[in-house]
Amino acid sequence: MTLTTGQANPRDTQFIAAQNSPLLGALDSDYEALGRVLERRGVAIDQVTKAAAGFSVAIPSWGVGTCGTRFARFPGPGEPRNVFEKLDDCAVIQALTRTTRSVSLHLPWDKTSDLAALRERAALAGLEFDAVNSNTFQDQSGQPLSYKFGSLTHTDAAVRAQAIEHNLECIQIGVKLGSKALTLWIGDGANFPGQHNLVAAFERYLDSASQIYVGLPTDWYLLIEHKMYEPAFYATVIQDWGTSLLAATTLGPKARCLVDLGHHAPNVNIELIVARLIHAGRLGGFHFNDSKYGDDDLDAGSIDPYRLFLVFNELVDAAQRKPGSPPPAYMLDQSHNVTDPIESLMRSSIEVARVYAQALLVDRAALGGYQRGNDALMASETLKQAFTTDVGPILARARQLSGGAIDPIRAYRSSGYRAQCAAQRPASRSTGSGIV
Ligand code: RM4
Ligand code: MN
Ligand code: MN
Repeated sequence: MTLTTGQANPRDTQFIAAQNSPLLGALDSDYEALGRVLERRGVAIDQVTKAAAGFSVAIPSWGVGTCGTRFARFPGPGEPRNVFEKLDDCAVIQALTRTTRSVSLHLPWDKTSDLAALRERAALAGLEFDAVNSNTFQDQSGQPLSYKFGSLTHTDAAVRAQAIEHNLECIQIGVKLGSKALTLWIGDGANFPGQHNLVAAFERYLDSASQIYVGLPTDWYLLIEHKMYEPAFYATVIQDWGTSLLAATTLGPKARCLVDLGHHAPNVNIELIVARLIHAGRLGGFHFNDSKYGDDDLDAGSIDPYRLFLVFNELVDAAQRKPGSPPPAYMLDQSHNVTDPIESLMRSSIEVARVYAQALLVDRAALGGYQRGNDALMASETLKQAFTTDVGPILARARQLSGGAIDPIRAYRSSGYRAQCAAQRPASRSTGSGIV
């Protein structure tokens, strides 16, 4: 098969094989060299590769479009115009990386009258549906009551009822798509001291959330997502993991806490929060991303990969202490303003898989010994040794063995997919501002 750069289907297995072919020799030799390094540490490289091949993180449907900041949105060429086109982009990401086997929908952004067709399109692409996300932080056209002053915690019971109803509808839609969780993030809060009765607002939240909770099918989870601030700048109702945990334990066993890495103050020790939620048995899921200051949605691992590694260090530790317990739901949640969203999502999924593989390399027996002996330096070095190991060949081998690309971004660029989309998807969204 002859491939002309710029006109290929990036999901085509022959195209991917042709892209891999010139890279195979280097991968073989890098993989062998790494295998020898790991063997000296008592680690069988193929075991790590197998585990890495099993890793998956869900793509946020909203992530495949160019997002924006509060100031502007600069649309990119060929953006998806509906949920079907979003699925097509997610399918490209999955075909090349093989680490993104599911998609997390956001409603009503992704609403369609043909759920059966959506499910079929996903199945054809080998994609499943992860948690559904509800949206009561925006008003939709034709919506009777406004969320300007809140949704599930609004002072007006009629607004709360409308927001509850929307969440129950999200569950119904999710059931038809095979999802198993509802992610609840609300923007409710106050901009000024005195605007809210802080205690009463949380009580209204618990009352509303309990009415959503009773609508969960037995095998579903309610994932409660906290966020320190924005859009409320003084006091957010579900602002931190303590409040999230309090809500989860009040609501019942199907309620879990979701940690969005970008939703904390700078320097907060997120891995410690993760450890506490593991202890409480309430860690439900993640939204992976990275941040430096106040923005919560940069590409995962792009600013502080060590922090991401330390989160996975806790997760791998917990999994090894309690084998067989289901892992939390892994999702990306990012806003791409200056990159091609498909490229950002591919590299982010690889970054998350990277720290997972690195966390598997931690010599836990040695670490336990150093911890018991109070050898702080060697304990810290043990983590560093795993983190500084270049597991790139493991990830590339895992992708290649699963039918993906050794170098997904290179393959994506040479397919010309973005230019093909630009020709087929004339822009339909305005250039206004907005976080999403
Ligand atoms: C929020 C939060 C939610 C996401 C929205 C779009 O900051 O992270 O998870 O649904 O953004
Ligand atoms: Mn999030
Ligand atoms: Mn966010």
